Amino acid sequence: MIVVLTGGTGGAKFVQGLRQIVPPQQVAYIVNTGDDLRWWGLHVSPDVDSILYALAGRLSRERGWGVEADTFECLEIMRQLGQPSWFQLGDRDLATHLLRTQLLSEGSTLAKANADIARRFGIESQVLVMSNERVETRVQTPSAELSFQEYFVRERYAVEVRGVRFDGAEQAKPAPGVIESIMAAEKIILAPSNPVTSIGPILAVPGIRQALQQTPAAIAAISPIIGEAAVSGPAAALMKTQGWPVSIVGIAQAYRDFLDLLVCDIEDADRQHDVEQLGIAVSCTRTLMRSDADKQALARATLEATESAAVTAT
Ligand code: FO1
Repeated sequence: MIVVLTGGTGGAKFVQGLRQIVPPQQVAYIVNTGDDLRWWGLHVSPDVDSILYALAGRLSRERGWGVEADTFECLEIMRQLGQPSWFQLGDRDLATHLLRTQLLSEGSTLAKANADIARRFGIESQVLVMSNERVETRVQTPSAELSFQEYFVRERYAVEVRGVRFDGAEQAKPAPGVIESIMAAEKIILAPSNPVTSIGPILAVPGIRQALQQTPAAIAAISPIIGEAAVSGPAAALMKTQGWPVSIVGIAQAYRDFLDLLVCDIEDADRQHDVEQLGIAVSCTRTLMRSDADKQALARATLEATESAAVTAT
C-alpha cells in the first residue's frame, strides 16, 4: 500500500499523476480538513474535494480546484441576493457540498460522508480525512485572526502573517483507518503541499506524527519549494512564521523527525548536502508540474526514489 498525505492544489496535481501509474486500490489518501468551512449553510471540504475531483478525473485544469467546465449561475444569483460571493462555489461543485451536508445532517461522520461520496464518484482508492473532529486552521494577522479561506481567498494571502494555529487539534483523534494505514504502508508520500497549512494540520492531530515516527514504511516528501520560493501559494510566508528557512532545508526541518527522503527540484541540487546533513536522503528531479506528463514523471520518480530509500532504510 502507498499512503499519501495531501492538501491544497499542489497535492491534487501530484495525485493526478500518481493515479495514472498506480492501481487505485493500492493507494490510500489522508487529506487535510483544516481548510473546511461552512458556506451558504453547506459544509465544504476544499482539500478533500480537490482530491475527489482529481481521482474522479473531474478537477478543473484551469483553476486547480473545483470542477472542470463548471458554471457559476447560482453564485451570481446569490450575489444579487446579497450573499457573500468571494468564495466561488460552482454549480457542479455545489452537488458535492449539498450531498456532504445532507449526509452529515443524517448523522454521518465526516470520514463516512467523504468515503461515501468517493464511492459514489466511482473512486476505488481509500480517501481518509485526518480527523472526524473539527480542527480549524486559524491565521493570525496584525488586525485579525482569519480562517484559512478568509486568508487565502478573500485576502488573496496579501496580508502579513504573525502565526498559525490549529484550533481543536488537542481534542482531535485520527479518523478511523488513518493510523492503521500509516502503520501498514510500504511507502508514505507527503505530496508537494504547503507544510504549514496543508500538511501541518494533519501532523497536529495527536497520534499521527507519532505513527509516522514509528512506521516501518519508507517516508518521502516532495518539496513544494523550489529555490527560495513556493511553486504556488503562501508557503514561503507561512514557513517564515514557523522559523523555517524558505528552501528545501526548511522542508527537511519541518519533517526531520520521521522523514527518510526528500524529493527536490534539480534547481536545488546544490543544497542537497545541507539536507543530507540532517540525515535525510535526497533525490533531485523535475518537480514543476505543468503537463500531465510532468505529473506522471514526478510520481514515477518519487516512487522509484522511495523504493531505493526503503532498501537503505531497512
Ligand atoms: N480558491 C480561490 O483562490 N478562489 C476561490 O474562489 C476558491 C473557491 C473554492 C471552492 C471550492 C474548493 O474546493 C476550493 C476553492 N478554492 C478557491 C481553492 C481553495 O481555497 C484551496 O484549494 C485550498 O483550500 C488550498 O489549500
